[in-house]
Amino acid sequence: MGGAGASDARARQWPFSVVRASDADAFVDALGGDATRVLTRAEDVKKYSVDWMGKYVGASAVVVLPRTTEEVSKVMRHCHARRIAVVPQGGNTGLVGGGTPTRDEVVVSLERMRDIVSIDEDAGCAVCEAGVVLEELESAVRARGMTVPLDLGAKGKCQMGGCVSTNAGGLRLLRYGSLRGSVLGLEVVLPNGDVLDLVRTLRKDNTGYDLKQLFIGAEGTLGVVTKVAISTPRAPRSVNVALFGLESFAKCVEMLKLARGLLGEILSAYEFFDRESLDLVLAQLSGTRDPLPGKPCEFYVVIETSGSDAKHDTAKLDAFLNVVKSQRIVVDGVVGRDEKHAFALWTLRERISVALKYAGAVYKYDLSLPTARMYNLVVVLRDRLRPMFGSRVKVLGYGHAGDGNLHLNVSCAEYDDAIERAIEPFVYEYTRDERGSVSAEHGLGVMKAEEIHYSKDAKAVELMATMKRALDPFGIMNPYKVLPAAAVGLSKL
Ligand code: FAD
Ligand code: 2HG
Ligand code: ZN
Repeated sequence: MGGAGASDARARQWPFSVVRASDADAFVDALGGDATRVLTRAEDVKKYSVDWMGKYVGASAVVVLPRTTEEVSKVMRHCHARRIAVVPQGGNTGLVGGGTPTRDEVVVSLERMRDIVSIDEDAGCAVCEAGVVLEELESAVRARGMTVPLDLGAKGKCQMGGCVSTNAGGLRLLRYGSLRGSVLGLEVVLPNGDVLDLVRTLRKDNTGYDLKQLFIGAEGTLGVVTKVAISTPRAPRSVNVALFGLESFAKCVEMLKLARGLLGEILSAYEFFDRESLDLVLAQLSGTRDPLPGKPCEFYVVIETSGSDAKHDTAKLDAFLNVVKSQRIVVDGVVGRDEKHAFALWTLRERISVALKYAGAVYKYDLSLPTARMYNLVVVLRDRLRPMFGSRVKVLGYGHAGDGNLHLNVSCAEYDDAIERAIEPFVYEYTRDERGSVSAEHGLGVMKAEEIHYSKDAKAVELMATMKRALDPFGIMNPYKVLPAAAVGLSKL
């Protein structure tokens, strides 16, 4: 922690107060005198300063672990008065450096706010504190015959507040739509410490502007989400998982059209990955096996169906399988025999990010592109990087084909500026020219705050900055994330 006079030179480029020992004392007071929930020792603070990939590393001096909304409010009131920068943190599984400090922001971690407030079977909704882990909420509502309308590979660690703040998409967006539709209400602590109670479980509420939408996907730049009310539909009674091998991406697109037509309302996921992705998973993750041994394919698709009548769903899936086989759309396929087998098939898609993490450094691009042309970028980028870096880099393409969302990942042993310069801004310009989005679902964080203009015009960015200033006049909430520094009056990092 800096002493009283430590601000001088740093404060000129870092327009926030340097955290002092007296601030840590104020946080202890805010937390009812519980000093065990204000971390200041470097070894305790370290893990909150580094992201899941080990790529974004800050240097927080203090981590605060509130247990109640009131405590969050008191902490924010102090930070607002003292102009101390804050980064709200959930499960720290974000992939764009949004949840970790850029410098010495105070981390407000929601990990101690883990109560499930209510589950209403009649209305089909649940209310929980922001720190509830997605998988915990899923187990709790499952026990009552319902499901959370969101599923993703980080479910064992990511928190509901973090998911809402990134507007996470995930594996079943195709079925349940975006969180913008499923989230019914929120409680948010504003940058000045005021508590905004928008917790409602109503399906319909047209009284004025829908303020909760502002905080969904705001990545902690407008306030701290402390409670989430979310719809919890009935859990499907019959689930089938099938994996197919295909010879081209064009066939994946052709099959998607057929799946939409023939499986219709029971289609709940349509995910693809390429050969490079499968090879990496098989190489990095023990216990994984080639799903179609002896029949290597260039592309794989995982299809999931979810419905309420096993007989009806199986009949539909069988009809679909007959068509894709007889029309030679697929090379081969396999249907999950039981839950364990279905899980193994899902693993091949769901754990690609984990395999990438084990493989070393990774440059991640999460893009919305026109579905039929989505994979062209993978091919173009491979052709671009090969002459420069040979086999030192691997370019992987996978993602939520059913949602037009490509995950383009460049894997290499170590981070290397020359590789990054060869990818960026090329990938962003390509995406702009396709009128796509440079962030389909992971957000902008610190990684892409300066790249927002590839997907939003200047007027839109200026309006966002106006809203940011209205809610956070001192810019203390998660600075350098989401919006370009200049748009909110900061100098570049
Ligand atoms: P963090 O990483 O802690 O934070 C993310 C952002 O939200 C930060 O900007 C942070 O400041 C802010 N934030 C967190 N909590 C709060 C709060 N209570 N109030 C205000 N702001 C807050 N994403 C997808 O969309 N789809 C996927 O399929 C997907 N799969 C993933 C798989 C893996 C293996 C991993 C590691 C990540 C994956 N992600 C995916 C990334 C995704 O963004 C996160 O998993 C999740 O949404 C983040 O939740 P978190 O609690 O970890 O948030
Ligand atoms: C997924 O869909 C996640 O698996 C992570 O969004 C994607 O790591 C990635 O690039
Ligand atoms: Zn994804």
